[in-house]
Amino acid sequence: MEDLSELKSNVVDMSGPEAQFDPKEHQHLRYNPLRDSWVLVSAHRMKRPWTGQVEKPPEECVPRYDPYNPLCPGNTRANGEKNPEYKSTFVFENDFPAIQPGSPDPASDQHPLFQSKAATGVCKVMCFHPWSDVTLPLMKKEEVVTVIDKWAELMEELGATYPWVQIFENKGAMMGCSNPHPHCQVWASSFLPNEPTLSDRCQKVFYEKYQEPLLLQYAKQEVAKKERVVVMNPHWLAVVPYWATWPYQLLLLPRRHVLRINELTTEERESLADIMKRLLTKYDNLFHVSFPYSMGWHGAPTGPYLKEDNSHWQLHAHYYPPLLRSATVKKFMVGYEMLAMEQRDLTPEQAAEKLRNQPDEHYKSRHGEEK
Ligand code: H2U
Repeated sequence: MEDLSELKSNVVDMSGPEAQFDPKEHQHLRYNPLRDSWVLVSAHRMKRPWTGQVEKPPEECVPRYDPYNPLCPGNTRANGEKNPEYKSTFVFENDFPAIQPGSPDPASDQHPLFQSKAATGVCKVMCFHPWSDVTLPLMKKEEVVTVIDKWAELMEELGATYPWVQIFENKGAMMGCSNPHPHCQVWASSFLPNEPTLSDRCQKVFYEKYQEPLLLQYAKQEVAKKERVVVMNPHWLAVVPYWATWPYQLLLLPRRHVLRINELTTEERESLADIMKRLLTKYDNLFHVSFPYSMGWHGAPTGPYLKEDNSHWQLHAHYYPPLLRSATVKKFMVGYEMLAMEQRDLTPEQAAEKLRNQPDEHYKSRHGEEK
């Protein structure tokens, strides 16, 4: 039986004209200008007791080499192909691609409620490193630069024809990652997917109204305000966005106007490796686990869009981590989120402060566990 008196003491008294708005206590809505939608911020919900699902903590003892892991150097993959003894990054065609080239067009239906379209493309997998027991924050800075260079190369190559190239990393079993070996995926498609379509429209509307890219204006504001900044260097900025949905969501973006990842200079790539290592170290240090997340890059569309003016775009990466209270309690985007709107349980400012205050040194290095 729950102690009702304790619960009652957590209910904020909002009566009386003297009640001052406090974002940590008073629920409110915040606008997400990249999705033209609103998020409900109810920070006081963190006080509620939790007897719900507890996750298995992320795997900490991954062997450096596993003879049965299809992503390791020299091993055989599902399609029977043998991986080379790769020493750095390694890219291969996904053996189970969600989109493939040369698929026949679906039969067209004239009815507006039964529309379909052709979808073609390619899916690649990119291993970050030959070792299974490292992650980006534990890799050397030069090794992270190699990953960034490969991302840029794939964007250049696939973006020459495909309108959208989605680079994304699912990290940790909690985010549906199927293999502990450090890797990401790259899906190039003949169509502009929903999220970039919405983001393109929102950035365009803002640009037409204010003659400035939305995310450049946003970066300037956040640098001045500071309260949501987690890490920053002369070229890059990482903030918990004002409109964040996931508890420790991050937006990583260059401070100069850059449309696509392949346009980054050598200096900006080195600087990106530096800020990625710092922010991912803070993520891991928060709950002393290899922090799960889904991340991905968004930049101006490619292929036929290369000929168009995309000045409204600004390159950025989204990090969406699921953990909320601890290494084992995640945020569930269910009931209200599925049926009404997204809701979060701590303010973006509280999340930013917690992340910012994490040490820059990885907890594994401090305990002498670094590889
Ligand atoms: P995820 O961990 O994000 O699921 O990515 C791993 C990908 O690797 C996954 O999409 C592919 C899976 O299809 N894969 C192969 O292409 N060949 C294999 O032998 C194993 C996994």
